[in-house]
Amino acid sequence: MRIVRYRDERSTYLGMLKGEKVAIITMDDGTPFSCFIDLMKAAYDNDIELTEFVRNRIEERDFSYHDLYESKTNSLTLLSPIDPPEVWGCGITYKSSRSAREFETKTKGLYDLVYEAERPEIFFKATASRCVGPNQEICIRGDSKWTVPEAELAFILGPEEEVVGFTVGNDVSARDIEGENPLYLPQAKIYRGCCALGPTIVTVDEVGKEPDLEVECKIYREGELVFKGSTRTSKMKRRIEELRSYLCRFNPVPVGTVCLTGTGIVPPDDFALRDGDLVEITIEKIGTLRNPVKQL
Ligand code: DO4
Ligand code: MG
Repeated sequence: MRIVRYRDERSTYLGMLKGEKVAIITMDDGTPFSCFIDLMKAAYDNDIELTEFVRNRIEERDFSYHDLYESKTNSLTLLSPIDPPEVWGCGITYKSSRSAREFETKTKGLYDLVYEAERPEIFFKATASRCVGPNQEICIRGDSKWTVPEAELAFILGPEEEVVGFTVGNDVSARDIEGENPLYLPQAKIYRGCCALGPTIVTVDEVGKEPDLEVECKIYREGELVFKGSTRTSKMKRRIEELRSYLCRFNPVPVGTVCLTGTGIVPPDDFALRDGDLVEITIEKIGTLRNPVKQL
């Protein structure tokens, strides 16, 4: 099942996708669910599995599917499918990220060690206010000259810290700031517009708990394609369950926490994002997350 969130001039909706068509997910009184976390909590409180709960919320109300991308009023806006209370990130989960970090750092050896170590690198990445959804601006810090997108599969945790689904994540990062000193990691990672999420959430019943999905990243400058890279999540060194269990170890996380699983796509070392660029990340079965870039 794929879930989207969008708004028109009247309200905000959660919908279940069927191709390009969407059906609104409603509460008992017919009002639409507008928050994925509320939807997960409602399914949990009713002791019903999330996808079954969603199907009931649509069939019972007999809503017909409408076209998501061509609203009658043309004022329909796709939103981030979730406003996560916390976003965490995993690092050096692909060989390509290990080499990129070793190249940029002045503190050699650290990233080689963490790639081989039993414990993964997991860092705090963002709160909802720092995240953007589809078509919203991701940002380059005003004090960074070398910022890049990081195309990552992101998992979403439910009420029992279980993986309920996946979305596309962009862990926008300042390579120059992290490269100067690894202790600057939070500044390289956490700032306004540092993370994009969307466009849909695909639930585990559709892709499994350890999905092997193709990930692609394209960057356009003045309409021209200036970078294209791809990988598969099966090239990741760690399993989703390994990352999930380390994240939650002695660290209760709120329902709706999102965790980015690390990047396997690194643009050439002389490439930096610029104001006005457009970043497109596509993950098979989830969709394409598109964001323009703004220099702060
Ligand atoms: O230590 C740096 C974080 C690396 C990262 O974000 C990634 O591998 O995706
Ligand atoms: Mg990353």
